[in-house]
Amino acid sequence: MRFGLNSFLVTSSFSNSDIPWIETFKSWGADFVELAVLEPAGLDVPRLERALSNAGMVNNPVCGMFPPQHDLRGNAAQQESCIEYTKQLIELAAALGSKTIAGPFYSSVGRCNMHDEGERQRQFDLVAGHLRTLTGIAEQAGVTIAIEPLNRFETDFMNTLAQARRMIEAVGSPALKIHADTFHMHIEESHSPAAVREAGTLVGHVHASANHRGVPGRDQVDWVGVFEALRDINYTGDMAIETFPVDNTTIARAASIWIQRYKTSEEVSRAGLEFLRTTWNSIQLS
Ligand code: LER
Ligand code: MN
Repeated sequence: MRFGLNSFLVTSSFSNSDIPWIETFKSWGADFVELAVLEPAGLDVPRLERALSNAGMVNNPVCGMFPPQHDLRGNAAQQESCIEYTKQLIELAAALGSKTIAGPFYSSVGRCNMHDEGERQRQFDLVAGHLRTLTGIAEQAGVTIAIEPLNRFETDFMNTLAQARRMIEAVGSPALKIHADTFHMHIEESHSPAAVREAGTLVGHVHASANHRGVPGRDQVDWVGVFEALRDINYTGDMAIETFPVDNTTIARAASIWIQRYKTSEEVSRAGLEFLRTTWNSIQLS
């Protein structure tokens, strides 16, 4: 398993001026950077690729961002712009030699409403259709789309790993996987380790997030249980620490970050990565 850092930690959307953070992330102990990008077209891809390769970082996952204009179940313009954006992320990942794009691709974040069964089914079918198209493109590019269930306060569409499995079954593409986030699982699953075991080989990406989005290990997530489950399903992918400073303009509002539960980005990175690696190594022997 590789341990890395999501760029949300230091920037609201990764752009060319953030490229120097790659060396800093490396010095804090990251094996990779998860690039959270709102405007892929503006990136200087050769320069970014050089910086990542100079830091010895390969196969860096790309994290999708879903403000209101990116919504696969929204109005026609929102659906179109989400499809276009996702295509650009697939292209970016392929250009960088990255294998995974991750995030809640099905909806804008923070959209929560009551819907009757008929409307829920209509939205499910709409999203499944779009994901079928997008995974077709991803398959050609050798990229996997990992969809992230979010807690009930951030979406009404997909809250559990079981719901993500149902979507994957409906779409029917090997390029669609589950992106499991320990923060959302802590709220929504009856037992996070059991949910991971049931998802098995469908788990394609993991966010390591404390239950309060502070330092992993200084919180009440069942880290040993989650790691044992990941070991038992033979997960060999990536685990990225994801948290947001209170002044992050793209996600802090939607994720209800009102108190920053860590002192500095360096602290949450160094202490969090150290905790995750130590815990992972310790359960290999159990
Ligand atoms: C938001 O809560 C989250 O977990 C992110 O990965 C979604 O963009
Ligand atoms: Mn997440």
